[in-house]
Amino acid sequence: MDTGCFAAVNPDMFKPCSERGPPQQGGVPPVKTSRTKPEQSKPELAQVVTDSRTGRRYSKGKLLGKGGFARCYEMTDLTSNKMYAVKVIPQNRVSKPHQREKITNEIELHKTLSHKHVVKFSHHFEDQDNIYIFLELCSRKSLAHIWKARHTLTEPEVRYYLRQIISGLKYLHNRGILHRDLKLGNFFVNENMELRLGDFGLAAKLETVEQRKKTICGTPNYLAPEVLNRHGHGTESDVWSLGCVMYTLMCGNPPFETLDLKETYKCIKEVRYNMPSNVSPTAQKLISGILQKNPSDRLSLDQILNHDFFSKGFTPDKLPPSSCVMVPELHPPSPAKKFFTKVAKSLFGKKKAKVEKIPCEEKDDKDLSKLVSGIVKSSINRQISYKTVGPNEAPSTTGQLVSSVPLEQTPAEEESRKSISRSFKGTMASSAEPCEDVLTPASVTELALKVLSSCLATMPSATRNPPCLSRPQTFLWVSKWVDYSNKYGFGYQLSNRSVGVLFNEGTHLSLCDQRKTVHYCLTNNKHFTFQASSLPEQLRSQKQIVELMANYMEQNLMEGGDLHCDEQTSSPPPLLLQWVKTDHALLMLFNNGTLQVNFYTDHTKIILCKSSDGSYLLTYISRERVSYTYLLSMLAEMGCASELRHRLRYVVQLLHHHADA
Ligand code: 11G
Repeated sequence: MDTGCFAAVNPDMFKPCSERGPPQQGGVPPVKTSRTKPEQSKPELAQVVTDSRTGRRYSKGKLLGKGGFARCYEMTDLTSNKMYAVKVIPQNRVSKPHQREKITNEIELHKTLSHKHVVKFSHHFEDQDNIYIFLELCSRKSLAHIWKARHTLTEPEVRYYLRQIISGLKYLHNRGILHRDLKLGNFFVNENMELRLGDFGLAAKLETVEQRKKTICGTPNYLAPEVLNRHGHGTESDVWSLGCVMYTLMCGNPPFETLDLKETYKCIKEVRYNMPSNVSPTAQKLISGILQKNPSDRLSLDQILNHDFFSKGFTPDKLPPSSCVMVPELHPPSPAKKFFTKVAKSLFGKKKAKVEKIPCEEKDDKDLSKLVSGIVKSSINRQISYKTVGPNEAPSTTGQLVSSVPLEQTPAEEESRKSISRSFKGTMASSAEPCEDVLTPASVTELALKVLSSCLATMPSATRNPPCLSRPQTFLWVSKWVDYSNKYGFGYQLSNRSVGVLFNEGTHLSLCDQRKTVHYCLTNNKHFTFQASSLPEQLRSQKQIVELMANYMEQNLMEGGDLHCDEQTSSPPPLLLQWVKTDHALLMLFNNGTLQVNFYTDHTKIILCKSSDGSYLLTYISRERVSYTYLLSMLAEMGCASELRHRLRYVVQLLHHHADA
């Protein structure tokens, strides 16, 4: 094999130990050189190193990995406690001018870079023994480590990482810089699972085709055909490497891997690779659009981003850290999330929603200001126990959610208990001073449990429901709802068309009277009413969120039943105190004692409320959305059909569980 064309070989620098071993495909083999140096005994690095110029002291942490020139350690600044990934290069390894020049080049180039997806260069210094390069610490190591544990990634994950790589790479190319060694081990991943492009040991300024050096320095991994053919390295050669990275992540092995390096080079030059059939046709097309022999035929970075693989497939905003070692469960955003994202963008601009940035030092009511500024940050009242629908899932569930379990096949008691125990909920904040005449979620639960249990206990068996009230007294119930508690809270529309949101941190805001009146509740017994036109500044963001959810419900959800009533403008609407979701149903408790349970599978609903004469009314909304209101005492006396009885039993179980929780 002729390797003489490669002018100089950089030892396998800065590769994690785990990534070294047999040369990867496309990697330059250890070229014959004059004799390799015998392993020098390296003096142990001191536990604390000091930058003599600044006086700063750094304590040495764990060894991150070794490279030809460097050992890399975690180090902590003893003044600020900030941690870094530090390359420690012994002076005796860079004694020759060209070796020193390489390190200086890397430092000078890296120093100038500042981009979200490029490893941050912090600073460097040297002492008698070593050169120290302080870089951003990426606690989740690199894509090489993730790939080692996972072998292949899912398409959404590939899109997630590639988008970030491309973003970093576009930044470099726009500045006329070529990376020249794009490979999994140079894509670092930080604590938040964000990718950073790193290792500028082989990076160079882009030159004209004529000026390009035709030699290859170092051990680049995914060599492009033009580089092997000594036509020099251009931006398209970085794109080629990106194609190889994509292939490796999708297929589990590099595209041109063979047992023989000479054969590998042949395959690269002929662009000969296998495409596993389990790779989607769109991904296959993108890979083949990138792995084009002629650099000018290759897709550009923008064309890659515009390819169907990206534009038609879902890219997660974030990946769970567990995805470093196992396949994550990723959900494409629901139509509701898409809707909210779109509207939130138009409301708050492209960046983060404004509510996340409301300053605390706003004038007026300090209490309100604090609360508003805390909306998105805190979720103190959300007790989330994980269930089949994760709490981070986008506004997953709306009033018309359809599930595959038909309710008529009422689950066995055991399963139903399990399902109930897998609930999650949101609760209205309670006041520090207890207030006797104010209903709480616990008192509403207790009361409902008492009346429903005694009704079920006395009910005779029957095959039919008793006659329903022909003109029932009007009462309010929830006709639409949307769970956006992964971000803001739980929104609902009442049957009089007023809308409310129980925010994650326990405050409540509702819009009544065609959105002209705002009711705001700090806690269950601290209520405020405002005209929408003169709402305190601090509540405007919260109001916007309520409007956002109201618009969504109005435009996208069906009315949950046929029972409507007019808006009573004078009195505030009932306040949602608590919502609880199980696998099968949604329970809502109100401060006027009303309880509502919606069954997801068939959209049936049960509403228990107290009429003005103190008697209890039970309303059943059928799957056809027809409502039937009964006096509870009549049900207790005459019994009811199994359809209703099953549901009442489920409600009692749910309340029991809820009361015990
Ligand atoms: O460049 C690196 N970064 C940013 C990094 C290199 C070198 C410090 N590494 C590893 C260490 C061993 C091999 C490559 C990093 N490790 C952890 N965080 C950041």
